[in-house]
Amino acid sequence: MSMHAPPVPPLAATAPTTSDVPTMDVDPFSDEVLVDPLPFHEALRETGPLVLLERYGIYGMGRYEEVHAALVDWQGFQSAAGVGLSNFRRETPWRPPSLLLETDPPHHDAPRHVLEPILAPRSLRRLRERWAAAAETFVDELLEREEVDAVRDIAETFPLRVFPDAVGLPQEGRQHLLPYGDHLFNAFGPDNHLVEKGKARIGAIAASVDAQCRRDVLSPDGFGAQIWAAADRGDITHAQAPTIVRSLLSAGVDTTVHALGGVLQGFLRFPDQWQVLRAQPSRARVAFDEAIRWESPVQTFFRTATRDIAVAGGVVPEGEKILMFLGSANHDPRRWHDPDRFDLDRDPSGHVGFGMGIHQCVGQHVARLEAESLLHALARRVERIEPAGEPRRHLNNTMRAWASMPVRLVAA
Ligand code: OVM
Repeated sequence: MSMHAPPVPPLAATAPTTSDVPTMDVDPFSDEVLVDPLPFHEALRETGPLVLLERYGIYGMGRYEEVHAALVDWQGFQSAAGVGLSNFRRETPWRPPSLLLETDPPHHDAPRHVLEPILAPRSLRRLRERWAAAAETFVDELLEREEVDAVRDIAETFPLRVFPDAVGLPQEGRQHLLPYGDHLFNAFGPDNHLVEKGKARIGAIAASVDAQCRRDVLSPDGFGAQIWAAADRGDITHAQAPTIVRSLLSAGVDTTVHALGGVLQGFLRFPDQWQVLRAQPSRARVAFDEAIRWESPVQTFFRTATRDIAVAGGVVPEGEKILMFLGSANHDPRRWHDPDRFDLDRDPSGHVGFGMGIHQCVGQHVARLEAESLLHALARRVERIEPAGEPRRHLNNTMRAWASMPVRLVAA
């Protein structure tokens, strides 16, 4: 360098920097956090509105305001680079990307517009009576037994009785739906032991799920056939149809199962709330939405920054991954009074358990109808739900779930 060269300007003054973003070195996908994420969520919210999670070199947000803002900003926070840790700009996805979840406008729009009316409340009216009757029969059977497992015998069994029929799936291969979803939701996280344990079987399981999306195996009256009919109309291509059916099988089974596990756990932990529901079974819907807030069965999703984005004094650099902690936002005391309480008297609307914005859960009305049918039947026939053993968590990188929940149902 010549003696008269101007001094080099201080780099930090002009270059993008992460120095004002606080860091955490906790692994949010460790067993310890997955077993009980609430203490980590509180630490995350208290550390700041935007945090650098050093372990994975990703950004995280756990407060309601910023999570909500990121969810509705699809231009700044994209989904097409994947909504898991894996960055599809650099890594090959483990399965062909979802045409709904893992896309941005304009590609997102046609699949979304096709699926929306198929799963809209008015289209589901034809299922109401059928599912109410199915729930009555189901509760009859449950009440014949002294003790049941609220996960295996209720939360898993009821959705699997009604949902695959509504899609129009063949009988063959239905046993693969839950393991498929479990691996899919694990695979949104890092390649840890939870992903590792699924790898041996996922090839055969995914092949079975894909086979259930073919037109020739679907019944003529279900959601699946309606997706294929949209391809005949030209609203989507025939090549897109099976991948859109796959979204129903990916997002529509484990999510609902674990949401029902969550609502039943809510009533076990807060037995007074069961009496509130029994006095007014029409509150089944709000009970379910409160459980989606309280349990947040889908805990996290990622986005990728499409440019440098300022978030509350920090910057998420272009191309970087941001992890949105939906469960943390749903327990943010800045937004919710007494957030850890499962409370039918609160208004849970505005929770981000179904997401928010253009990707908000398109199947939420289906989930609500399943839950409402079941809870309504239970509320009228069951006086008390008592614990009959310690519940056990099922660990998943994305879902908050129960493996087992022994209960005694005391008939009214
Ligand atoms: C999909 C899909 C998969 C998993 C979750 C989800 C919560 C969607 O394949 O479209 O939404």
